[in-house]
Amino acid sequence: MFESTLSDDGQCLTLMDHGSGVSARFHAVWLRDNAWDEATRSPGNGQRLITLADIPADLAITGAAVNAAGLQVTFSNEAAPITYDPRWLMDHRYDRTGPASERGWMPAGVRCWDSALNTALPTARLDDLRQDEAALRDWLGDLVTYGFAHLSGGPVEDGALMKVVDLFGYVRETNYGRQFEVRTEINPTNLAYTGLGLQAHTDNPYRDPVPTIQILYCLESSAAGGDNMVVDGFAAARRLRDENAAWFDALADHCARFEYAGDNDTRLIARRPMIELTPDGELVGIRFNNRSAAALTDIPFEAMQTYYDAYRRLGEIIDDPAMEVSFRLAPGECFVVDNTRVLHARKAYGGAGHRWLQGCYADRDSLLSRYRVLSDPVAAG
Ligand code: NM2
Ligand code: OGA
Ligand code: ZN
Repeated sequence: MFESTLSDDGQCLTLMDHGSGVSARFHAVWLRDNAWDEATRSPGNGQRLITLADIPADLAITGAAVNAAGLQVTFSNEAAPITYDPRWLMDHRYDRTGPASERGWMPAGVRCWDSALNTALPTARLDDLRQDEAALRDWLGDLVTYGFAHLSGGPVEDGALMKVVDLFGYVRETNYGRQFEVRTEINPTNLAYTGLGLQAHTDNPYRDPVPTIQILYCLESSAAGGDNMVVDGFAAARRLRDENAAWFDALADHCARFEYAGDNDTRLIARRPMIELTPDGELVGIRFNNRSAAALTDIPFEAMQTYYDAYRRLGEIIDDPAMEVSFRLAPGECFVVDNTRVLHARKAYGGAGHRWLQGCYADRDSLLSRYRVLSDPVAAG
C-alpha cells in the first residue's frame, strides 16, 4: 500500500510505502524528468525523447494520488496526469539518511580478497562457458566480484584468446596490436617481452583511457619459472587506508605520471592518481606499474616525502605474499583481469624450453552489460 503527500508549494512529493515503512521525498523536476509515459520515453528502446528544456524551471506538482493504476501526478504545465509505478520510484529513491560513505567504498557485489582465494580459485572450462549461459553468468559474476578469473580447457592455437573475448565483448586494439605475443624477444620493446620477473602491476597506466580488461592466454610453458600471481588492488588500497589514512589520501589526491616510449613510433603519457576515487569516494581504479612510472611532477614539494612513503607502503602491501593468488598457466589456460582493479605479476623464467603467452585487451563495460543481461534477461529486454 502506497500513499503520497504533497508539500504546500508543490515542489516535493513524499511517497510512503506502508508495507515496508519506508518513505522517500522526490522533487517535482526529478519526477517529471523520470516519467516513463510514451511521450517522455520511446516505448521501443526506452530512450528519453525530451530534454530538460522541455520542463519549465518553475514546474510544480498540482495533484497526486495513488490508485489501482499507480501513482498519478499532475504537473502545473500539463493537464493530463502522468502515471508512475511506485515500486520503480522506491527502487530509484535518492532521499537517504545515514552516515556518509567511507572514502574508498565499493559497490555491492564487489568483494575484496587475499591469498585465501588460492583454495577457491574462480575458474571454469571454456567449452562449458560457450554452451551453458548459466555457467557463463556465474563466471562473469566471479569477474565482477573478484576482478579476475581463470579459464582452462581452451585450444592450443594461435588466436584462441579471441574465443574468450567473444564470451563477453570486443577487443580493444592498441599499439601492441589486436593481440600481442608475450615471449622472449631479441630487441624487446617492452620488458614484458623478456624472461625477467615482473612486479605486480596494472597494464598500460600510460594510456587514457586505460584498457579495462586484459586476457593472458598460454600457448607454451615448458621453460622453468614464469608462474603468475594476481593481487586485489582494491584490497591493497583499503589496507593502506586502514593502516594510514593520510597515505591513502596522498595517493588518491595527487596525480602520478606514467609514460611509455619503448619504440620510435610511440610516446604515451597519462597523468592520473594511483588510487582513483569518484567525487563521492567510490574506489574506481588502481594504477601501479614500476616500469612505466614517470617522474612525479604534480605533487607539491611539501607533500612529496609523504607521497613516497605512501607509494613505498602500497608497494610493500602489494608484494606481501598474504595478498597474492598464484598459479602456473599450462597451454590452453588463461586468466582474465579487471585491469582497473587487479594487478598481475610473473616470476622470471628461462633455461631450456619455451614460454609463450598471447594477450589482448578488451572493455569492461561490455562484460558488465553481458553479465546484467544474463542475470536478468527480462529487465534488459
Ligand atoms: N604488453 C604486454 O603495460 C605494460 O607496459 C605491460 C604490456 C607489452 C602489451 C606490458
Ligand atoms: C603482460 C604481463 C605476464 C606474463 O604481458 O602484461 O604482465 O605472465 N605478462 O608474462
Ligand atoms: Zn602486464
